[in-house]
Amino acid sequence: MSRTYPLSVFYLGSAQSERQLLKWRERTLACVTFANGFPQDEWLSAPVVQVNTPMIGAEEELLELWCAGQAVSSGRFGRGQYSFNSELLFGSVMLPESDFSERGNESDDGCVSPLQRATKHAFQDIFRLLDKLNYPHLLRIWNYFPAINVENYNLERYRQFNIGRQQAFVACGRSLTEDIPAACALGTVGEQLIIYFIAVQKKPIAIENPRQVSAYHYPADYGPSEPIFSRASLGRVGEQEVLFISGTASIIGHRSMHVGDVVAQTKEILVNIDAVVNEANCVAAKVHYDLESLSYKVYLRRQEDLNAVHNVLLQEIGSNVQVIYLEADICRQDLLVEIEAIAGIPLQTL
Ligand code: 3EB
Repeated sequence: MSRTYPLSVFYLGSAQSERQLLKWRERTLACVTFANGFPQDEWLSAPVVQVNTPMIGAEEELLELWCAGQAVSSGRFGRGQYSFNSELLFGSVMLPESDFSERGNESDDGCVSPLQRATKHAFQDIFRLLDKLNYPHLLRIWNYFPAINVENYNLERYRQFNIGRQQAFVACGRSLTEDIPAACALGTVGEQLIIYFIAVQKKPIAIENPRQVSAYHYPADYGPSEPIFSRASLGRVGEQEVLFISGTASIIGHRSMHVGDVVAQTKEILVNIDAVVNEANCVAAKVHYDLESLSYKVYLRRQEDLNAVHNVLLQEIGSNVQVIYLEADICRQDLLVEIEAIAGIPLQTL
């Protein structure tokens, strides 16, 4: 790349990763991996996040490298790590739920399950860090934890997560409807609750989808606490305008559509993403977004749906579509696929 951007992403195979990591070390915000045991870079002081959503259909496991335009500093907080420069803050938290198992007295923190407690704890740590370092606005947050659709403590675990997340927003004095980040929440094969995020100083524009009920207004059918996220967030990192589109599912209004039909779900998702892109174009300062200019991350509940889903993307977006596929459980039992996207962030697949 001839010029450097305040924020860019690289997808690297093992052959390039060492060289690239060395070259970009000073400006590396974080290194995200989708499978265990890679990379071996203890010397990297920026966050290293192991998400445990294996890649599907790739020749080798790629590593997701987030790079800044200027040198970053890094540090640790609670159970997390962070890196930052004057333009943005990147952070990650990894916690084993077992550290938050039964404590006997539920009323201590109003939490019933270990996952709810771990989630609340993680989000509170994150909000405290944001306050302390003065990056008040969460632009994007990625959430991963095991057995997302399993029910225990009389509630599906995704719903437990939603309670803990919402409790932390309230406890930290944050609005549940304004200035909320784009997000995703997926089930992993790993053991830990894993969260990573980008925060900025200038308030992003939160974007909703006119085809969908805002998640923070979902009816109680989807759990006692609403999920707190926006459908997309349009922000500024330095001079760069960036768009993060949340994990998007085959949902119209608040209902899951095309249950059991992965092709129809994928098409519905692209209509949803297109609707969000149109909303973004109404408020964007300069960039005109379209489906072709996005980079996609597709989460599939079943590996075997790869070809069917990829064919829809080729058909609807074109043969130049930038996409990676990951295996993960979707937060509603009746959904097979979820797609997130970014725009305005240079991406390199070497
Ligand atoms: C949905 O639209 C599908 O809980 O953070 C998408 C993106 C979904 C983010 C979250 C959940 C989340 O409700 C699920």
